Amino acid sequence: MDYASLGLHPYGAIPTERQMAHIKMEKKAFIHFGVNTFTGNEWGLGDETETLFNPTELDATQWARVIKNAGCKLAIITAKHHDGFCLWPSKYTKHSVKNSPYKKGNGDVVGEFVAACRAEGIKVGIYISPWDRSVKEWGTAEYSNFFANQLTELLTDYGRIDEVWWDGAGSNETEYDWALWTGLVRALQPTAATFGSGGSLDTVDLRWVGNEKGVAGTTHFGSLECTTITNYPAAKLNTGTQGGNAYIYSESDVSIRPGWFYHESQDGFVKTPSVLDRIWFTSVGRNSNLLLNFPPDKRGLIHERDAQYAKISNDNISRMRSVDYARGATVTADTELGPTTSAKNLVDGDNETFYASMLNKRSAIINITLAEPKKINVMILGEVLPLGERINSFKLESVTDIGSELIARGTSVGYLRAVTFKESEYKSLRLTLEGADSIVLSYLSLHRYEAPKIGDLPLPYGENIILKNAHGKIFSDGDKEVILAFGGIF
Ligand code: FUL
Repeated sequence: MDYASLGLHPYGAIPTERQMAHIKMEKKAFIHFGVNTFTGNEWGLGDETETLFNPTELDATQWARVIKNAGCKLAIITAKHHDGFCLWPSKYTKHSVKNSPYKKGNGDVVGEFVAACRAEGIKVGIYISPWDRSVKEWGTAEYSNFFANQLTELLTDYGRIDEVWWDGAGSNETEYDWALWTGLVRALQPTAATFGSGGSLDTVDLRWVGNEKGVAGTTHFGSLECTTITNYPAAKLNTGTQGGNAYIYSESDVSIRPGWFYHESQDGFVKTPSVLDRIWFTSVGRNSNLLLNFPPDKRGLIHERDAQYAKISNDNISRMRSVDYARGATVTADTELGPTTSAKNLVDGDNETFYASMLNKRSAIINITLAEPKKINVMILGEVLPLGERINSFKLESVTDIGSELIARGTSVGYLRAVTFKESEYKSLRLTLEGADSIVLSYLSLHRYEAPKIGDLPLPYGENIILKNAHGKIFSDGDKEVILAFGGIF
């Protein structure tokens, strides 16, 4: 699209093609599996005996099917967690599957995972922890080369890799050779995006969202203001900075269970579909990738309950998105740049066409009139990312013969912003947008989200506990918007 011929130029930093591919994936899966699965730890010490690793029914095709049914487009496996145990037979350490009873030492879990993902059309990512508690040279130049060698194995032996995930944990005071490691990723897998937190941030494509709850800020821009970053504040990662000089899209990581690794004691604490739905609203719905963790159990299978809940949640959100009540509505704007960027483009079902205000305007009022009243409670907006994230304030009003009522408001939009509001029959709506530059909007859609009823759950275990957690714990940190909107239903 030749935006410049319309006088439109990017505002702030914009995503690269590599980042854009990830933004469009929306949902990704994490697989945490390793010696911790067998010891019950979350962080192994590095001195675990390899013989502990003994999954008896490992079936990576089951993982890939679960991931696909959960709507995830890419999956990342913990090839090496902080304990240093490698799920592939690395040449550079004895601490790996090759010295475990699994397939009598001839197994390669990374290889099985990659093959299964490819068969289901799921892209592959690799988690390789820079923090390695099994290596005494950790933190030295020698370790940098050891890590580079392991990374090279993973980036050369398994075909295309689309993401490399560098965890910041355990590494606060350590200087790593990011230039060496990033150079390898760029040279060996040019399409792979790098994820990092802490010191690696200024060389990465994707950033941590600042918590492990799957909750991006209600204000959440893809850009950050950074020249050099070490220990970038979590609160800033959570909101981003509009017009910042670096575009580093966020991933909201969260486990479907309290822990990242499987623990039988947590079988009753699997996040229920309603909680997972809410997490969709607070991650993908706030301009962030959702990275949802599934921990295979000691058998080497993802527990049936995790599989089922994730599928139900994905079906809920897909059902909601598949019916768009704005499609074909009458849409007008108080300012339009020209005939090819008219407000009608917002509801034509084509995300390539877009709406633009006149170039000197930093606000726009869009009127949406449905052919007949519709029961709705969700609006989704999206910007044209190659032109930057311009919008910083919006409000939605319902307009009737007797006046107007504010029903929703927000700040940032970005690739996808879902806002929830009181369910009712609406016919005429007015959307007011304000921005740091002229207004450009790719689409606007209207939906009805139906919260799953508790009794509909096929597996009711732990539901009460999880609901209590969801209200009292997981969502206790200022995340009022979604709860208010659906209060009483969940
Ligand atoms: C954290 C790690 O310490 C956890 O074990 C887990 O891997 C999570 C995704 O990242 O920093």
